[in-house]
Amino acid sequence: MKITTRAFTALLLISVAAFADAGGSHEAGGSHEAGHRNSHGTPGIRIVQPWVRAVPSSGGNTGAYMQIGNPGETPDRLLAARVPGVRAVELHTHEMDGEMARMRRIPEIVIPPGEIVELAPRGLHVMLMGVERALHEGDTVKMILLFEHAGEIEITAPVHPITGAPGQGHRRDHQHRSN
Ligand SMILES: [Cu+2]
Repeated sequence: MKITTRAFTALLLISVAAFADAGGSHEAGGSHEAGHRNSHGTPGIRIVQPWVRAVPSSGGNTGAYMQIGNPGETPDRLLAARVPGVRAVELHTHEMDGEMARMRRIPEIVIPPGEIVELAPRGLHVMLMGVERALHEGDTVKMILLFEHAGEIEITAPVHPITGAPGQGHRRDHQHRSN
């Protein structure tokens, strides 16, 4: 899903504020473009509002969602994620198979330059398969996201309860296809 330029700018400002400490060498009063400050000279990727859907019991599956902004001028790609305490992690999308919405594993999520890609329930998501323990509201989940150009980005995502109509979203018995 794409977001308007204005929304992107607003989110970027929030994100820059949130990541100011992690960014390292930002200079007070500097006029250089936000994001042009890592050692490769390429703009960084911005992760905004990450969250993980609550899962009531150990062994269950769930999803991680966020907005991924690319303030740079070249595409980047989310290639993989590691989540301590989770048996397996995959990148997924939803697609229609006839009348049925099914999740499908995908090899990467492309983040086009100047855009924000939204990972959201019933859309793109990071699939967490087999949590070691239940995740409840108030818990947090540490994740390491691997991007082709931005490299590894570690985030801490809060856990929020399941929302939406019963039967929507992730259930342990829903159908998965590996390809
Ligand atoms: Cu999934």
